[in-house]
Amino acid sequence: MRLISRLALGTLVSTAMTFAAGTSASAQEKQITLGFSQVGAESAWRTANTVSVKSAAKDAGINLKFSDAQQKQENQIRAIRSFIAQKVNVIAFSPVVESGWEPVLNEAKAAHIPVILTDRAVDVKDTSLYVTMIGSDFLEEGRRAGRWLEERYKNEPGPINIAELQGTVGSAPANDRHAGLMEVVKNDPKFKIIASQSGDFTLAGGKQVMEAFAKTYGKQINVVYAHNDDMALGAIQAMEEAGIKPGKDVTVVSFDATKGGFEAMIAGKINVDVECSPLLGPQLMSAVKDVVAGKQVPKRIVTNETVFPMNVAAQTLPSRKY
Ligand code: GZL
Repeated sequence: MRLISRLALGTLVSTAMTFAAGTSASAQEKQITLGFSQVGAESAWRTANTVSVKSAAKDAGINLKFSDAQQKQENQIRAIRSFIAQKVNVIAFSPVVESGWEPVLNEAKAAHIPVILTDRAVDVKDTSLYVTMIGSDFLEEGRRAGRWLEERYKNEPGPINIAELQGTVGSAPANDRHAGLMEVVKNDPKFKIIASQSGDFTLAGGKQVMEAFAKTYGKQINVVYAHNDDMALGAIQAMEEAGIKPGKDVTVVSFDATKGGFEAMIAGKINVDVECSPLLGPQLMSAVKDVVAGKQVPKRIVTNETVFPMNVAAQTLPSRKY
């Protein structure tokens, strides 16, 4: 009897050890490698987005190959081709502009490497070229700014002259934030866009364009509609140099709700900031793991955002993460 029990115990122990070895082997599952092409480092928003992507990859144990395109589409295309050659598991990128992506996305598809879009969208007929798009609804952001303007000027007959500082030409945020404003202008003819030019989402660009607007239109401008905080801050510098009080003589509407935007609202120089969250890293890494595991991922993952008028800026700033 005792021999049989010893044999049974021995079998049990060796089975358990085999299973443990097997588990530890599967636990060493092959590390995921993600190739990420970033637009550049043009704004505070972009810097915060890069920090979010890099820290989330580290936290997720994902091997990140990161490329900064310096806001040039050809650099992003080159980076994506390099990721394909390196046979990464997944490619993700924030497309600097909406068009011109079919060829390289077809190369990724032919190489059976799934592609995830973050932040900005692409304009392609074949939406199978990417698995999902994670980011803001820029058209809704523009509509939120438009609704704020309608409320702010509801008792004023007009005309309300708007000078628009557009983001990067051809980019999804610039196209859609403009479209959101146009819906308001179409609904209420008292709003007139008297000037519109791209400042390429940079502080220097915003300042340069606003200097020209101030020279040409001066006190005719009632509203500056800046597609991001960096351009709004540049425009503020230009207005002050031209003897215009931003936030008082001119209503300033901005997007992103970065720390710089909040500080300008507290100083009374930006009147409203429409939030656009750069903190996309965790959602991206979760989607990457799901894609590699063969799980279903929604075609569109929209980030939750809100609007901050200047009167809530001081109480809100301490809780802001970027
Ligand atoms: C929006 C993002 C834009 C920001 C800018 O999601 O693509 O690009 O609004 C940034 O600050 O440069």
